[in-house]
Amino acid sequence: MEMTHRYRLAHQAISQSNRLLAVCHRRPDGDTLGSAAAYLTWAERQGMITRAFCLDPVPEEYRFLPSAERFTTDPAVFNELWDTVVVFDAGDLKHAGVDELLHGLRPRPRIIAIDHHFTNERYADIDVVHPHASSTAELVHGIFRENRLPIDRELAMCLLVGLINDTDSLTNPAAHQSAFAAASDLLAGGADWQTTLGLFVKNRPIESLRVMGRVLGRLKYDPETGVASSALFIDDCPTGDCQTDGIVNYLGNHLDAEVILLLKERPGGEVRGSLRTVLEADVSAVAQSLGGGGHRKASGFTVTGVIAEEPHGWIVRRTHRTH
Ligand SMILES: [Mn+2]
Repeated sequence: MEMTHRYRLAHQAISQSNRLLAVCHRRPDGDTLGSAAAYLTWAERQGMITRAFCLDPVPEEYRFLPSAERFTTDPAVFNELWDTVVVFDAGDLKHAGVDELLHGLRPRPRIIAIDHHFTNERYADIDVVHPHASSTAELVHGIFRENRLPIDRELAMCLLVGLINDTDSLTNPAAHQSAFAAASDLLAGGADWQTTLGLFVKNRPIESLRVMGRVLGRLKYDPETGVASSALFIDDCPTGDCQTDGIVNYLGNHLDAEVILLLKERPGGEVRGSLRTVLEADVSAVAQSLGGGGHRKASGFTVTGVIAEEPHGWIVRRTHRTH
């Protein structure tokens, strides 16, 4: 099915709803939040009843988004009657943390997925899934344009936040020509570039940069495999509130290596791995084999184990199998 057809089908279903619930993935980023905020704002203007669910709260820096006050972390929102649930930027319902919540709903609402994860499990009744899109925001932009919905400054801002989030300010391999075209259209619609950029640059407290310094100090490179790796331990940030999400993207943008692996020690004996590549190589296959998911060029996984140092790299010693 052509994407334009999916754009029409999804919007038709959304616009016919009276009660719309948006779902964002856990540990929400600018893409899942900006995309949901744009659609929710549009829906509210049509007089629909809207809410949004995310397992984790909306981070402080995204609270300026219109509709941010529609978000709740309380699963009780699923007890209300919804005719349509739109899941933004989540490859599977587990990732969004809603698989059981959604499957328990009676009557079952229509489920729509708008997503660009290569590993999307096609769990929805209507999929707007395109793994080559830079961001979910780019797809929402496509839906708005295909259905001739006016994009004003407020909506443009939401979508630009999503697009800039996933393309590392239009610098990473996801920044195809179509991402620039969408960004340009959103700027023409009144989105403010400097304000959007301000969310992603000059925003790190000194402690986060110190943590990054430790990760950089541990970098290792294996010339045989082309994999550069580093590790981040719980003790690096005893307070637990250091921003560590951007470190692997920083490495991806600045390091001349084919594949980048960052291992993060997590509470409970878990290790989270983040993979980046500039190659045609598909790192999502590696992540998938370890029970994770993501994109061809940016993927992740979580396993039970401990981080170990080898001469040419950091590895995970599995303590027992994941389920
Ligand atoms: Mn995304």
